[in-house]
Amino acid sequence: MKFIKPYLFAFTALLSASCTSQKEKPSLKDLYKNDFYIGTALDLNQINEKSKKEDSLIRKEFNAITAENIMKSMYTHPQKDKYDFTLADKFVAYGEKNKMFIHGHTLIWHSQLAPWMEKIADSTEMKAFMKDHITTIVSRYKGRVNSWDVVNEALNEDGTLRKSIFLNTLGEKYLANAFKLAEKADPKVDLYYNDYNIEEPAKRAGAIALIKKIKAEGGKVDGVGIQGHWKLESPSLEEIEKSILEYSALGLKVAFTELDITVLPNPWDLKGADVNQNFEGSEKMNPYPKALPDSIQNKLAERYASIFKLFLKHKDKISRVTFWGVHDGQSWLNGWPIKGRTNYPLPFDKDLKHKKAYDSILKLKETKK
Ligand code: 9MR
Repeated sequence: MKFIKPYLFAFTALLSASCTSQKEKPSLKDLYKNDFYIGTALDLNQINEKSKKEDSLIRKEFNAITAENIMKSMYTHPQKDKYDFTLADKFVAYGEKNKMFIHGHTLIWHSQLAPWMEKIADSTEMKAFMKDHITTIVSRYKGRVNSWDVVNEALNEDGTLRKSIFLNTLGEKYLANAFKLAEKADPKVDLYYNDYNIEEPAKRAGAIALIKKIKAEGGKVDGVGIQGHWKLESPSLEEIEKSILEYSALGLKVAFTELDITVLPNPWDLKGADVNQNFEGSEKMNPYPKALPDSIQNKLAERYASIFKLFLKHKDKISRVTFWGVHDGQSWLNGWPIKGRTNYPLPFDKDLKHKKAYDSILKLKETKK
């Protein structure tokens, strides 16, 4: 017995050390836990926990979730007098079960509307729609959803207001109205304006003017969501930094809400390219159908590292950084702006293996330990 004890002790210590090292394998959410939430966007299969492997990756790496599609109007409010919360309920329950920050995307957006909404033609009907829609959805998840994209993509690239069905029927006041209705339904939830390219100077000026106006008219805006559908070369870090500073100077929380980085050529960047030209099946436009070459893999890693370095510099102003999808295979960028391509915009590849981009984001924190 005397001899067995020390061996037993050593063996238990070894076992527990190996378990701890398993447990302590770093993850994005753990390493960034004192900085900002690290989020991801879930598709239907992920909400339904179809794949165990994907599910454990999601739970390990992320502490914030957004529904990529199922909370959009066409799904939650398919007919005038009919809401369908089957999927949204599942999504919220998933976040609660895993103690995640739950973001609602989105209440007022010109896209992915139910067909009946497209037919709303006058201000009385639109006012009634907005009141019913926002109040019903926000009230249902009161105290459970942590923040909402109240209005999504209301701006044109030059910073002017997009001629959406909301602007056409109600004029500019639809914006403040939406934020007021959301606040009334859940006074404590964080309310965001969310858009893409609002780190670019003209559109940023438009977003700042829009948010100021909503506030001046009595709307509560807690934050701005910069989507972050970016490229390897642009936008510049300078413009991203200016945006963080200018938005937070308005007293807003800054979130990066749909981050991904395309590595594929863009039809609009090709000199003289006609965007209406059919690029589908073109090898030139789909250069990496099998695998991403190391040189581009490295570029992507460097780009992610420089972006996250900037985010860390301004972590006091940033509430959340959410990737637009869990892995490359799921990304909308495989189908846009050209269908049937193979893109590599996220830190995990289609087989759920972490890429150099992932390591480069982790490394920024590990070296500081
Ligand atoms: O990723 C979403 C894709 O699956 C949908 O087909 C598409 C429909 O418009 O919307 C995508 O998500 C968008 C998001 O809701 C708002 N910002 C732009 C995103 C990429 O298009």
